Amino acid sequence: MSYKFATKAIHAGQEADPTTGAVMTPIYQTSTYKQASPGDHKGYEYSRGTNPTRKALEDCLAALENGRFGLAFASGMAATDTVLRLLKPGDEVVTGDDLYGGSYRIFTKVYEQYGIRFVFVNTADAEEVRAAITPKTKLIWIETPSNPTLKLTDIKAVGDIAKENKVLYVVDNTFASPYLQNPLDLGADIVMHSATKYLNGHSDVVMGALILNDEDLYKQLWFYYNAVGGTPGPQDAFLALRGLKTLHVRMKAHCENAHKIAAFLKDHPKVDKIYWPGFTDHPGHEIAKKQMRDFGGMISIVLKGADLQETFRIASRFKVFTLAESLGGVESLINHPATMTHGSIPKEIRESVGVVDNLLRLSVGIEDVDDLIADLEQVLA
Ligand code: P1T
Repeated sequence: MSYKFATKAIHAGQEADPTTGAVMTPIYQTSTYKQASPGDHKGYEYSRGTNPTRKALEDCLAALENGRFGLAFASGMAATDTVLRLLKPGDEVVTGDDLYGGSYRIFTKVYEQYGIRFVFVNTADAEEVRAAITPKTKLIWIETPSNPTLKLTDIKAVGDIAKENKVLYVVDNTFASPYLQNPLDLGADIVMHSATKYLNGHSDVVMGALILNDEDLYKQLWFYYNAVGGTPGPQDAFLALRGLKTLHVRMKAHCENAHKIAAFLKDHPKVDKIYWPGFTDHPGHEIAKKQMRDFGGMISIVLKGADLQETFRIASRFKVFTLAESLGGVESLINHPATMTHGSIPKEIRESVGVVDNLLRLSVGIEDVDDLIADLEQVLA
């Protein structure tokens, strides 16, 4: 039987514990498992590779993304690293020009030194992706909506290009979450998540995930997952599994609050520019309507006439929003991408895609929206 999203979020991958009947999946705090004779075990040998709490989480994540296989990692970056290990020197990757700073950093500072070439294009224009593909291209990696300027890429259009060229296609679905979009249904081979964000939702765990359908590819990724060992412990897996149970409720509230805050900020005299895909004049609005169920909880703004100092002053004056890296938790956060999350991207490169010194990124939480708007009002006054 196939269940709907909310039912899967609460139950997928989880059965009452066979030994005690515990309704909640226990935290299997063990590194190893007894074998009756060598190789004769219950499917669990050593917790770097397999752990029942983590397995329940992985199965739940797979169900939410409409995938067959899930893999959880100790961070989003560990998940990204595991995908990149599929590449060989000489291979090329086509990716977006607006990405999380850490993704840009692992591409350029870690993998370029092993002879892998990364080509950064505006993936919002699928034709730019097509034009960047060469016989050496092995991977297309996109983020949509992108971090932090909320650019929309047509997942299916780029997926068609990937398929035509037999190139592996990864979608970082961190900003949308599976509640808002399911890239596997639109042609992605792998969905990547920073589970630190909406999936866990409470800013108390760092975790990553990959979800996919192809069994051979799953086996290749599982090899690196186990061989390299960037896998999370059972306590974090338990917390993420607990967080997932309210994903649908939280996402609905994030989206509702973001609608109201975006409307408040749109014509504010201190706001020069606002990025939020729910506006009909956002260049990706039609794509968002096509592939997302709502517009998400992330908003970025460019402050009118503010230099770095003034931007810092404004960013430091919030009372309900907290100035901090990360996003997707129940609490509202404000972030200064240029010096915080995207500080590892050279200034000219980040500025060319709009990550300017007076850009602030809001992760709209699920507090009372009147208090959030009042906070923005006092800060921008
Ligand atoms: O932080 P970690 O769980 O390792 O995930 C990395 C990552 C990957 N992809 C996207 C789109 C992300 O936003 C992130 C992490 N981002 C932040 C910490 C941030 O504040 O943007």
